[in-house]
Amino acid sequence: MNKKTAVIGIIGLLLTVFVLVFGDIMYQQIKGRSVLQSSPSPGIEEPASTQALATELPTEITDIKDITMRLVPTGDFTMGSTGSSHGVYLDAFYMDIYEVTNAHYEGCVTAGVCEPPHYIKSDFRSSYYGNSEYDNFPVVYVNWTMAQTYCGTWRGARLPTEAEWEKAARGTDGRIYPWGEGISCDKANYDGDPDFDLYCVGETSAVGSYESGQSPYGLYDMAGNVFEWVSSLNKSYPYNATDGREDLTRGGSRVIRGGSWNEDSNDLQVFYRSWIGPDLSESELGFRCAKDATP
Ligand SMILES: [Ca+2]
Ligand SMILES: [Ca+2]
Repeated sequence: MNKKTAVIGIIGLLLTVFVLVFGDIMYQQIKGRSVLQSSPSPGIEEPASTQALATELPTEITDIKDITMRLVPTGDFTMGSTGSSHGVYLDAFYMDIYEVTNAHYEGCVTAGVCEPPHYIKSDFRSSYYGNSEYDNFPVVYVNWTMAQTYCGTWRGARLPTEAEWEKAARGTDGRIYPWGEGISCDKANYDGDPDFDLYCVGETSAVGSYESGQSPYGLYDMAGNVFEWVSSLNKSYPYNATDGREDLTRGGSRVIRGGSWNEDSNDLQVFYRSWIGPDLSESELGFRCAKDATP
């Protein structure tokens, strides 16, 4: 073998190595790109690396009082129903996974921070708040000011705004119930007949009883069980957080959301609004807390 043949042989070898190595890199890149272009199928979790890019915030946290909260990520959502719907942008926030329970509220009362509920009864139970049988049931007979104290002073959180509450209930696809379309007694605790009383339960139920009734962010009882206080004053749409409705020092009725065990299905729709005076409490009205995702 002469020198020329040897040189050609070496060049040939180098070319082969080049094709093998760079060919594989290019294939991996094409493969990677196609993975990024295809949208994830429902029910299949995105790879951890993609989730980390989308949000660095944990999906679920446990706060200073050991209460579980779920992330509602930054972004726009559609608020309101036909004729009133409008886009609202919200920063990321965390929301209690459950309505505040009797036991959790009692922790605040025992510590001397919160005022006891106005009654220890519920509608058809003479002993409710303080009765260990109902520890995991939603607290009721708590007015807006008392709810503010529990969320703010006790939990280091706050009540959700009306917009936050609705986004937490329906997500970003404009659905009318937390789980999507249609309603039945296996999804929520409500009154199943518009003309007569046809209760699913006829009283409050333990929080988190309806697995198939979760919102897109994994929150329970956003439709039914008890109505929930939000921070906002009752003002007309479009929702605008800077027009005074989120001024916590102003007088006026505050919005309640989500319907209750005693309400018809229409009142459980995610955009349904009702309101009462901030000093009033009701047997069908509780609350849950929210807080900013970034301090
Ligand atoms: Ca009815
Ligand atoms: Ca509720």
